[in-house]
Amino acid sequence: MIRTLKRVGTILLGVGAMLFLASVVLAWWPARGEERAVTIVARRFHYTPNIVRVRRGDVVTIRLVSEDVHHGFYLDGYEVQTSALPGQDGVVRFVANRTGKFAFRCSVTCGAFHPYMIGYLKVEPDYRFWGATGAVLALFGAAFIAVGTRGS
Ligand SMILES: [Cu+2]
Repeated sequence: MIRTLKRVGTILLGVGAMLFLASVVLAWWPARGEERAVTIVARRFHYTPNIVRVRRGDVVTIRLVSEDVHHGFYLDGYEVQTSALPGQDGVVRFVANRTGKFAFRCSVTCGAFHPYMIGYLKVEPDYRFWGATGAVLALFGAAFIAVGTRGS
């Protein structure tokens, strides 16, 4: 009886410690978004680069530079926008908190092929976060097995 109680106590202590560790890691990782500064050059009728990759949680600052006429930048899904004239850059800043592929397009009519002026923002999952979560769960499992087999 006492032995069983001791064993339950040890398991609960282990579980408690692991949950604490897990919560620390879970709280810590998502906050580790990096500052990402990207300059996008707009020119009739394309953006350079037209594919921007960031990680979820990153704080993204996009500077829009126009090399010819007034161009816009409107990001679908995030609903943020800016515009730029030659010599007058547009800046937009946001937290990439949604994963997926989002189109950004010119929001200022700039000529015949204006509707085709498009690029993509790819927000990838933060694998470091899932890696850390996996590591904690693996540790949890290992500790549980170690505690469970010791008593028998
Ligand atoms: Cu344009």
